[in-house]
Amino acid sequence: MIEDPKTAVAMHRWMVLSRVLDEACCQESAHWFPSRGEEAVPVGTFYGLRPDDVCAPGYRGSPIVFVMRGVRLEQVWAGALGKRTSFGRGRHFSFTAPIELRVLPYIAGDLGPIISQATGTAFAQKYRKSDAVTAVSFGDGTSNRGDFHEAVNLGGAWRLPIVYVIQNNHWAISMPIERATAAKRLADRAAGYGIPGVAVDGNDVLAVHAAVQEAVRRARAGHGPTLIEAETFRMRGHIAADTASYRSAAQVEEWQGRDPIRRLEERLLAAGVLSAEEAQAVWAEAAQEVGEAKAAAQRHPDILPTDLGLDEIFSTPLGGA
Ligand SMILES: Cc1ncc(C[n+]2csc(CCOP(=O)(O)OP(=O)(O)O)c2C)c(N)n1
Repeated sequence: MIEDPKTAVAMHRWMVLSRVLDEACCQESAHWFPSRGEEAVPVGTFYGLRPDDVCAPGYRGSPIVFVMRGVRLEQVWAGALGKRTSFGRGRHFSFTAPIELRVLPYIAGDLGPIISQATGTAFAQKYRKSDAVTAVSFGDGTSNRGDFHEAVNLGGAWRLPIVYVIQNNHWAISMPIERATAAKRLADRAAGYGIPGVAVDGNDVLAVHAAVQEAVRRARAGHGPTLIEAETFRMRGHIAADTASYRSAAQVEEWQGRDPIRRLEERLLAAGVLSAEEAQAVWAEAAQEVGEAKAAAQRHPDILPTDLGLDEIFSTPLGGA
């Protein structure tokens, strides 16, 4: 049974679009961070938040969150192609957006501070007495950094309206999570901060969405943060060029059988919410949209040496103009 077919169909579309966009970007850039197999976490987490809520998605799979919040696909492509029209002016993939969309940028590359920054936006929401909330996601590797512990502790102590989501894809580049911590379940860490910890199947978008929405309701009602661990798997290498030879084919194959999009599609078909033709049309439309957006972005101007913005980094040299 699918409780809310409209939401399920919408999240299916976003996951398909995320997959198609991601595969296309991997083909374009050897340094793209692939998110195949992890779509249920960003989509399930950030779908359905209010425009005045703050979204702080982890970098892997985050482009779809920007698109869900209103960034045009063409603009995502401008970032992927290094165009000077992109939000990062061609210097980065531009996992960022105009501030009015309330998506925190993930552009610095330093993993961890976003957890503290999101805790800061949650503090502002509480301080201003609004009932808006913040949702932040980050990887299992990032959850071992000091920023995580400091921020979640403070969020708990001040009962801030925030949902912390660990996108546990088992790997941090070539480091498996079992070697990075002795904790068996990352959600158990919540007990150390006096907040609820929830472990959820991160390849089941309906389960992720339900867990996050429950946590959002708690946060809006003034009951403070929740820590959610969504267990998923990084199906490809750390970057598109990484063949991930450090792990077994058997592990990858096992997770292949739990593909989040295929699983949702099977449920939608079984429940009669979507027909096979409609499901196929979703894939075809996504391919067309992604292709058209790419073609449009390719016509954008390239970055020039004069666009490097050195003037924004260095002061005028002594004796210079
Ligand atoms: C503070 C910091 N340390 C190390 C890195 C290098 N680095 C980039 S991605 C990455 C792996 C992060 O793993 P995780 O948080 O699990 O996210 P995932 O890549 O699995 O999505 C590392 C170590 C970094 N960017 N910032």
